[in-house]
Amino acid sequence: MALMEINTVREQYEREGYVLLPKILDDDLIQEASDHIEWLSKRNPDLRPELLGHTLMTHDPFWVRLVKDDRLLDIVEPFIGPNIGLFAAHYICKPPFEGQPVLWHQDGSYWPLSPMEVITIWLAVDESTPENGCMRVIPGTHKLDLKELNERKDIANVLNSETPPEFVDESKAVDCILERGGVSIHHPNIIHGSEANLSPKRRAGLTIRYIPATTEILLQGFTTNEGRWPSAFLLRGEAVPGINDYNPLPRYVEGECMPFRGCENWK
Ligand SMILES: O=C(O)CCC(=O)C(=O)O
Repeated sequence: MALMEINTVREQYEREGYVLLPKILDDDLIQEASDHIEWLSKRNPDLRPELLGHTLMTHDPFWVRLVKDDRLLDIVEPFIGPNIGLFAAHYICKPPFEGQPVLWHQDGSYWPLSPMEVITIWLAVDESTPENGCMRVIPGTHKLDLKELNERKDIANVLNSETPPEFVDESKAVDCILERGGVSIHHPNIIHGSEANLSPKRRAGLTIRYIPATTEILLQGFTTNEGRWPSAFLLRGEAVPGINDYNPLPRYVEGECMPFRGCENWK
């Protein structure tokens, strides 16, 4: 991004806690991401497609190739610096007619991170509109402290929890309308969510949580894989000694991984 543009984006992020950016990734890569969702769904038939999450990515080179794309890292670097780690990434794919809502929440209320320095890129794999349940944010709420969550299992929803309603003024919510390949960025404290998808159009997005290498992933009490957080990867720059044990970048193994453009470089 040009310097002027970076400053405008940073100002909006600091003021409102989110920014929408136009198409960042090319159609071919977005098509591969879309194929990847189908591939993952077939391999995990018991998982709802809204829940294709970070525990599946440890040995998945396409997934890491996607979140490591320089066009995405260049967006987050001005916010978190040149040493960039991955905390998590999830596809939230709402199928037509029966896609579940994501109730209002602040991401940071869920996360074992210290300090809570982290930025999310939400990448639109499908066009994302109010009709098919696009993300909605409440501008300015990133200035609130993180609130304790309420459990919500009375209605079907992706997170089974929500920020208590007294902190949520839905009348101020803004739709994050994105074209395929467009992205939004958001702050860990901003209150956001999305409606059910009752439309005939799928709504798939990949939400990616980037951390500076100075942010520690606190593992206690959380699922680990081979002794490490399953989606901890160093994506750019240098690790900070003593902070986080990053997974090696996954290798492409024919027959086990989804083939993708450039997979030969991941062997
Ligand atoms: O994809 C959605 O509808 C919600 C996404 C979300 O809550 C997030 O990315 O933090």
